[in-house]
Amino acid sequence: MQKKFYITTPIYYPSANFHIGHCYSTIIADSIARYKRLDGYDTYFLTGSDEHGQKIEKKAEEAGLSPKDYVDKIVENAKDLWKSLGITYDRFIRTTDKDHVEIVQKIFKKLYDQGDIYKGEYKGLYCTPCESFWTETQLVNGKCPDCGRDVQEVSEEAYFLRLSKYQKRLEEYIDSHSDFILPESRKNEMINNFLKPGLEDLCVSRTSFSWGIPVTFDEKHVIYVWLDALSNYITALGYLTDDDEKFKKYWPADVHIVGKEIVRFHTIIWPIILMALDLPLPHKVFGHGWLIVEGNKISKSLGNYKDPREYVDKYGVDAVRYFVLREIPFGNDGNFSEEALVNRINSDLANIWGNLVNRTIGMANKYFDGKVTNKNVLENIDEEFIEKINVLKSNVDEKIEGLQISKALEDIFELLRSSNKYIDDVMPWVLAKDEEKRDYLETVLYNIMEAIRVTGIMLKPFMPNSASKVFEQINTDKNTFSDTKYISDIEYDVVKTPEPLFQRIVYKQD
Ligand code: ME8
Repeated sequence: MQKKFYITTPIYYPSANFHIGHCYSTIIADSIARYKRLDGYDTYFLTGSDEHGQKIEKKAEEAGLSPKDYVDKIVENAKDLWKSLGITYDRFIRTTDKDHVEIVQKIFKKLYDQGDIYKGEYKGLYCTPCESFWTETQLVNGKCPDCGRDVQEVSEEAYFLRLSKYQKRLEEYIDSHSDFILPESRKNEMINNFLKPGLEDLCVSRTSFSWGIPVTFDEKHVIYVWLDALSNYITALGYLTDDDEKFKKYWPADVHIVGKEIVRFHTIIWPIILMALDLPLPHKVFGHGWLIVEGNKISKSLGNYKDPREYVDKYGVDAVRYFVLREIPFGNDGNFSEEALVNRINSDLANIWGNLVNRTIGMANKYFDGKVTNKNVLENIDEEFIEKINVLKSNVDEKIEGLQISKALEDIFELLRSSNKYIDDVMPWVLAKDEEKRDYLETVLYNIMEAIRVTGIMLKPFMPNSASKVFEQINTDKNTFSDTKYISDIEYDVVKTPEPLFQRIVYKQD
């Protein structure tokens, strides 16, 4: 049976001001989804928008629109941005979608009927920008510990979810599933900051505003936006409906990709909701770091904001994808500047990848009129090189499994770098002067073609357009994930005038 793979991004608050940092969760999820699809998995990739809550209600009011009109207007912006970044999602869920709304209402009712949600009174502190409840002791200098802004005192009748009832089960689960929260540092943070002090029951409804999913049996309450939002991962698949084939096939998720500030919701609240619903938990929650600019998050007010589409138009989608994937190491923050983006394009994409393809096609044309076959004349150096080609896929598989995307790219670029070094060591231009070395020269070029072919396949999930350019230039249909070992009998016939994959760029500040 074909193996399945289910991956999700966070669903974004609709915004007209998405910045390059926002794109990371989605580009990383897209690359992994593409990887798994190419690797033969029946893959489902979910993204979408998180449209309810007080924050959106306020913004709509400021814009003089109803919340629905406001979100309708700007959600297209997200879809357009994802299109420009080549994001291959299977569904874009909106939490205002009818099916989602109805299922969330059923989930709430089910949890209420079985006693996991109960009615009480909420007295406490609320951060509206984060849509988060806090206790006095969790505040940092009296402000929201996540965003540093003021919190408001709220006091209202509310429904509560019994987090405390499931605390022990969750602790045991985290303990016995070492891959559930990645990276390890985030796991420790969750245990020490939230589980050890003890979980308090969570307020899961609000009455002081109305932009949310109504509680069916008590209509003055709307469902807490995070309960609504987190449920998207199962509502999108038809959970609790007659059409639940996708749910049966894809749940549990293989990985939820989330930014580090929302790991808490995904590894404490979400698993407890799932336990209460008697559903299996996702296999992995990956809390990635942020793209930051000179120590700050990117924002319009700080003046370090540009629409990501400007970078795509200027430098190409693959360069933008590569930059964010490569620059944010596993779980850590990465730095963004346009200059750093240009440096990456020059140092890795143009100088290593582009240059290798270009010079190899040039030599194939110069020495063999573009036609290169394997003459099987191998010395130690060639055998070592071939071995590097043969181990690439399994090395990269391992990194993808551990969600170490930046390291996966390093592995692939290491082979590209080794290929350039192999050329410099073997010096085809010297071999070309010796008639007796013709077969060896052709074998060497063949080996390099193989490295270009295999790295081209492996780079497809990350930089799909440039990878297909490689295959247009080297003309082979051995370009699938089952062709990632050295093949010895391809008859290469390359293009006459290779088009550079990437142009070197001289950086000029605007
Ligand atoms: O949190 N670098 O939505 P959101 C990297 N609606 N990632 C960044 C970033 C940066 N500079 N800035 C933001 C929400 N992100 C909720 C999710 S899921 C059930 C509900 C990431 O629009 C951020 O970490 O505020 C998060 O993963 C994603 O963008 C969406 O953030």
